[in-house]
Formats: sequence, C-alpha cells, structure tokens
Amino acid sequence: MGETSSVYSMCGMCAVRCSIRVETEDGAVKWIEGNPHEPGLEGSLCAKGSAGLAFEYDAERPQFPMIRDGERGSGKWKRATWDEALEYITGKLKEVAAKHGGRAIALSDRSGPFTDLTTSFLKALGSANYFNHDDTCGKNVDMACRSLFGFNSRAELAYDFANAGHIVLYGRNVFESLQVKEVNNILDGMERGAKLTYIDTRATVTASKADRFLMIRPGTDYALNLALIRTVLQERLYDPDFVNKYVSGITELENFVAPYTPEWAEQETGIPAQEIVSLARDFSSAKPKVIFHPGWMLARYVDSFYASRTLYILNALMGNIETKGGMIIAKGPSDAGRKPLQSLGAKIPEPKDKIADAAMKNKPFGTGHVVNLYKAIKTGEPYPIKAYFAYRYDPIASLPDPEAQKKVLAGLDLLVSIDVNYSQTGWFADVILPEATYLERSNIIGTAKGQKPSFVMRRQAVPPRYDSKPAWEIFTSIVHRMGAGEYFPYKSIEDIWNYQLENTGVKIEDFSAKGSVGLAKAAILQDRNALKFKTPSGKIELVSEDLAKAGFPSFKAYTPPKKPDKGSFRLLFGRSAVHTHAQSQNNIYLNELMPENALWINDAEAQALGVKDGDTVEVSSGGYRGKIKAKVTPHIHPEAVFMVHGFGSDIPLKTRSYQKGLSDTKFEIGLLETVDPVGGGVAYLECFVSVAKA
Ligand SMILES: Nc1nc2c(c(=O)[nH]1)N[C@H]1C(S)=C(S)[C@@H](COP(=O)(O)OP(=O)(O)OC[C@H]3O[C@@H](n4cnc5c(=O)[nH]c(N)nc54)[C@H](O)[C@@H]3O)O[C@H]1N2
Ligand SMILES: Nc1nc2c(c(=O)[nH]1)N[C@H]1C(S)=C(S)[C@@H](COP(=O)(O)OP(=O)(O)OC[C@H]3O[C@@H](n4cnc5c(=O)[nH]c(N)nc54)[C@H](O)[C@@H]3O)O[C@H]1N2
Ligand code: SF4
Ligand SMILES: [Mo]
Repeated sequence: MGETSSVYSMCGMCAVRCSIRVETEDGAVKWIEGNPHEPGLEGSLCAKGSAGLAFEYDAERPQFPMIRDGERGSGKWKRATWDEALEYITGKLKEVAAKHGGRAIALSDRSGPFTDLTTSFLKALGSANYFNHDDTCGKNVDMACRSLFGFNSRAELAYDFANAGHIVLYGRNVFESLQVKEVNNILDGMERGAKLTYIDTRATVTASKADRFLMIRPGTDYALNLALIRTVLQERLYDPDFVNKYVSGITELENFVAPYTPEWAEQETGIPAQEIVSLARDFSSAKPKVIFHPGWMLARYVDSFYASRTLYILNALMGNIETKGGMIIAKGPSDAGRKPLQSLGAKIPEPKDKIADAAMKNKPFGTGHVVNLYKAIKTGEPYPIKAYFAYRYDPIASLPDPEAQKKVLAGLDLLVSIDVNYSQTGWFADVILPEATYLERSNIIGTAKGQKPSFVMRRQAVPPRYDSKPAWEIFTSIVHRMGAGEYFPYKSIEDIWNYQLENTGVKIEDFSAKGSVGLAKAAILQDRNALKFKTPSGKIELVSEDLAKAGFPSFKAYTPPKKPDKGSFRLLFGRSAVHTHAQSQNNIYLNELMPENALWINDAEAQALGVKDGDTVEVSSGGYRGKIKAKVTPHIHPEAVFMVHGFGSDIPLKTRSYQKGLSDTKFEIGLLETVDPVGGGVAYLECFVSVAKA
C-alpha cells in the first residue's frame, strides 16, 4: 500500500455542495463518501456525487488555458500557458478600463458560499457588476418571500422536514431534483408520520412516494392557492394567535380571495373542488407543523411572483414560522454571539458606480438580475459593459435562446469562461481558463446559515492532474496584473483563510476534525412571542409597502395561462436524479445511466398524432427543430410535453454527449427578455412547441 490519507471537503458535482470525506492513495482519489459527521447526511452521497471519481479521471475536460483561434464559437483554439492567457485577458481588461472604466467589467457565477471572492475581485477592479444565476432559478420565489417576510428565501429560511406533520410540494420534485440532506430529512419526517402532498403537471418519482398527488394544469397553481386560502379563511382553519400577532392585511386578503371559490379553481386547474377543500382541511389539521415548499417551478411563468406569494401566505396562515416541523429562520454567526468571517473586500473602496441594473425595472427587492446584464451589454445603458467573466456558470446553456444570447455577447470585447468542463459558454468565449476540480483545490471559507450556523471549508484532496489552477489564484493573479495587488495580498489559500478567520476565534486547524466548525452548541430558535420580520413594519406584510412604493399591487387578479393551439404543447423541463443541469451528460458513469433525454407526451395526445411509445418525433418552435424519442404516458397533463434539461451539447470534444438528445433552451426562442414583471425571473415555461411523428 502507498501513502493514504483522508480529507474532509465539499462535493462539487452540483451546487448543493454536500460535505464529503475523500480517501486518497499516492495522490489519487480512491473513495468519496458523504461526511459521516454531518447530521442528515451520515455518509450518503447521490449518484452524481459518486460519479466524482469518473469526472476527476476523465480526459475530456479542459486541460490547459485556451485562447480562441478563429471566429467566436468556431471551436478553433490554441493552447496557451497561464502567463499568456492571463496577459491576454489583462491586456483586454486594461483597454476596456481605459475606455469605459472598471465598471465595464462584469462577472456572473452560480452564487453560494464563496461569492465573497468574486464580489471582492470585481471591487478590486472598480466594478459592482456582480450577477448570479438566480433569475433563472428561484428569483421570483425569493422576491415573493422578501415582499412578505423581508427574508431572502434561500439564505434566511430553512425547513424542518424531519419534524413536519404535513409537507406540501408544488413541482418540488425532491426525490429526483435532489439535495441529499433534504431527501433524508423528508424520509425521516415521513417515517415519523408526516403526510406528503405533491402537486405537479406530471407524475414524478416524488409523486409516486406521496400520500396525495394532484395533477395540475400547467401555470395554474395560483388559482389552486387562491381557493385554498379562501377555504382556510372561510372555515377559520388558520392559526388565529399567530395571525393576529404577526400578520397585517388579513382583511384585504379575505376580500381579495372571496371570488375564488374551489369550484372556480376546478375549472382552471382541473383539480376537483372537493379535493381542494379536503386538502385545505387536511393540512390545516397538522398546523403549525405544515410546510409549503416554494420549489422553483412556480417561479417560471409570467405571474409566478404572485403565485409564490400565495404559497408563502399559506405558510404564514398555518403559523409555521420558527417552530418545530415548520419554517425556520436561518441563523448566522452573529445570532450565535460570534463574529462573521472578514470579507476579502472589507478594505477595498466601494466602486464609484452602482451595478448596471440598479436603474432598471423589476427590482422592488434587489438588483443583480443576469437578464439585465444582457440588456446592459446589448444597449450600453445605463453604461457600457465590455468584458464578462462567466465563472462556474454557463449562461448559454441555462438562459433561453442561445442564438439570441450569442448576438448580445458578440458585443463584448472580452468573454472569459472559468470552468472545469467545456461549457456551451466556454465554447463561445475568447479564453477558457480551466479551474482545478473540487477535488484538486481549496476554496475560501464559507458560512452555512441554519439552526446551527457553521463555517465550512472545501479542502484540496489531490494535486491537479492537468495545467489548472484554483479560482482564488486566478483572481489574485488578474488583480495583481491590473495593478491593484495591494487589495489581494495573498500568496496562499492559508493567507486567505487566516485573514477571513481573523476576528472569529476559529483557527484553520479547527476544521481538521470534521471539515466544518459549528458556531452554536444547540439549535437556536427565536422567542415565538417576539418574532421580528425584516419588513418595514416588522410584521408579515400581506399588503406590502415596498411593493406599493415600486408601483406594484399586493394582490393581483388571476389571469388564466394561455392554452396551446392545436398540435402544440407547453414545453416543460426539469431534472433527472442522475444529471446536473448541462454539465454532467458527458460523465462516463452518468452518461451510461442516462445517455439522452426523451419527450414525455400524454397518451391521448400521442394517439391523436399517431405517435407510439419509443417513436421518434420532431419537435419544433419558431424555426428550430430537432428529433427525439417519445415517452408516451398517461402521467403528464395533455397541454404539456416535458424533457429533462441539459442535453443536446454542441461541443465535439465531449464525445459521449455531443449532439445526444435535445436542448430545451434552443426551443425557448424569444424568451431571453420575457420575465415576470415584478420578480424579474425568467419565464421559461411560456414556451410552446409543435410535435409531429418524424
Ligand atoms: N431551459 C432551462 N433552463 C434552465 C434550467 C432548466 O431546467 N431548463 N434550469 C435553471 C436552473 S434551476 C438553474 S439553477 C440554472 C443553472 O445554470 P448554471 O448555474 O449555469 O448550471 P451549472 O450546471 O450548475 O453550472 C454551470 C457551469 O459551472 C461549471 N462548474 C461546475 N463545477 C465547477 C467548478 O468547480 N469550478 C468551475 N470553475 N466551474 C464549475 C459547470 O461545468 C458548468 O459549465 O439553469 C437554469 N436554466
Ligand atoms: N439531480 C439533480 N438535482 C438537482 C439539480 C440537478 O441539476 N440535478 N439542480 C438543483 C437546482 S439548481 C434546482 S433549482 C432544483 C430544482 O428542483 P425542482 O424545482 O424540484 O425540480 P425540476 O426538476 O426543475 O422541476 C420540477 C417539476 O416542476 C413541474 N412543473 C412544471 N410546470 C409546473 C406547474 O405549472 N405547476 C407545478 N405544480 N409543477 C410544474 C415539472 O413537471 C417538474 O416535474 O433541483 C436541484 N437539484
Ligand atoms: S446532491 Fe449529490 S452531486 Fe450534489 S453536492 Fe450532494 S452528493 Fe454532490
Ligand atoms: Mo436552480
């Protein structure tokens, strides 16, 4: 046996970033498992996490810096040294900064626990133009949450599924679109007797495990919720003490929902009125241990903001906040009486100009909409953006309409992709910088908020196999070459860690035992008699002052979603348990499990088109067409078809996934600027396709 060691780190096969333990022998990874010390994880990993080994030892990933050697997107590259690639990049950045100022440099990443590095990097270059993926994910849900509670839905709220009495999920396909801890907590809760209600346009694995599955007409969850709220109010099924103390605007709500009867909702949703009433009675009997999980799919229609608001209103009516089995306000270091990490940007002066979307619409509760970054690149308003870093982010694969995007991105003087794979954006970029993989690098320390907040660390397990570098080193080097080295004085990741930990009383060694450092001895719960919400009034605002100031109503009348024309269907998408977005399809192991996607189509509709299960069909929309196998099933709503996202890669260097299956984004023509007018989230599901036998 050679030299073995064991390191605690963080999985990087999806953005959940589960805590892991990695065993190595002679500098090679031998074994990866979930961190046995992590409650709720206890050693488990998902299939994608286990495929980390296949990813690490795959040669079909960028192995050295590459500079474009032909037209953008031509796939012609020349190999470069790091010195050449970084000189090329900083040469362009200097030109851009001289002409338009540092503000013309933008960066987007996936967001998460390490964004202090990217926002500080931009700050050092004099730019506030940091954007993340959220408009394409949970933005509307988050905005809805803020409008009611003042909390960020993801960072400031957690769900105590393990102790819940009734869990209601809207298209939240927890058993396939998964997060390992959450799955384990839900299974624990169900073992202890929690009921699971699942509402989706198709029967997923989660539907098969649910006590109650309701198939809903696409885009009508708002109608369902209005009728549920009406029933809860009329039958006085809510928590009166909680509502009287913490909720303002209940009379206005009652008046607003009055016309939305269960019988009316049946016409819209296809869910029988009886079912709606019995669901309302059923979950109310479990209050306050009821969780309505917002999911993300509600967030992808043009009126998702208001639909998501009704879902949070249901949570509030059940009085489930800050109680066992309910919605928990996530705690940070200061709630545990501890000091937070020191920001890498703490000593860097604020950029002169505000972020480029600050002046734009759709921002009652915040900025950083990546869609508005595209607008700014396209129009030069409010000022020009000429250089763009896509770091751990692949907009061409994840925003609608790749061709429309390329037209916008063509206006840049510099597009850089920093990735561990060849991404669709990388393929169109001027420079690809290969980051060392999650097993080959350390990251800055992150903060995990929750009932028991902690500091978390991703720590290098093995040396890089190719000529790649960790992000902290890439960004530090660019800042130095741009003449701002004083703001990034770090020579090693330990320098960064020590700086971050300076005032916290925590030392680097403290991470060795378990991989993270807990900041509270016991779970912290606020006093239920003295809850404070982060709204202007400190209450849960059904009638929101902030919304009114931004010129939006607190309650919006229901408008039915468009019905597809004959022979046409609404295109829905979602995940498979064995793939991550568009990044894993070429993984040897995961590719074997699922090499391509199929088109789910309702059996009666298929029959009318003469399509049988397994037939090849042609799908088309606005001039784009492609062929795919049909999965004919009764388990999808007749108005919709569905495909798993992430297939149909254009990159020949990824030989296993090249042109396998279809890409949903290519059908989403014209939707790049179609957003929910209040939340700002991208309305991907306002997409219709025609289907015919091929
Ligand atoms: N049509 C359609 N559009 C969608 C979706 C859909 O289902 N259908 N899903 C939406 C949702 S919910 C989301 S969250 C977004 C996701 O969109 P993205 O955030 O763009 O997707 P990811 O696959 O998480 O990651 C993007 C890139 O990060 C790279 N990457 C992974 N690990 C690392 C690393 O360690 N270092 C570096 N430097 N790079 C890394 C991957 O190779 C990939 O190219 O897409 C959204 N867009
Ligand atoms: N395996 C795996 N897990 C993941 C990810 C991954 O890439 N792979 N990505 C992570 C990310 S970033 C996210 S955002 C989450 C996404 O997690 P989810 O939002 O739970 O999952 P999706 O699979 O995107 O879509 C869920 C469902 O929404 C349904 N749906 C579509 N329209 C409607 C509607 O009008 N009403 C209702 N009620 N349902 C509708 C679709 O049929 C689909 O089954 O998953 C996370 N987990
Ligand atoms: S959910 Fe799976 S792929 Fe994602 S971080 Fe956890 S183990 Fe890794
Ligand atoms: Mo997402």
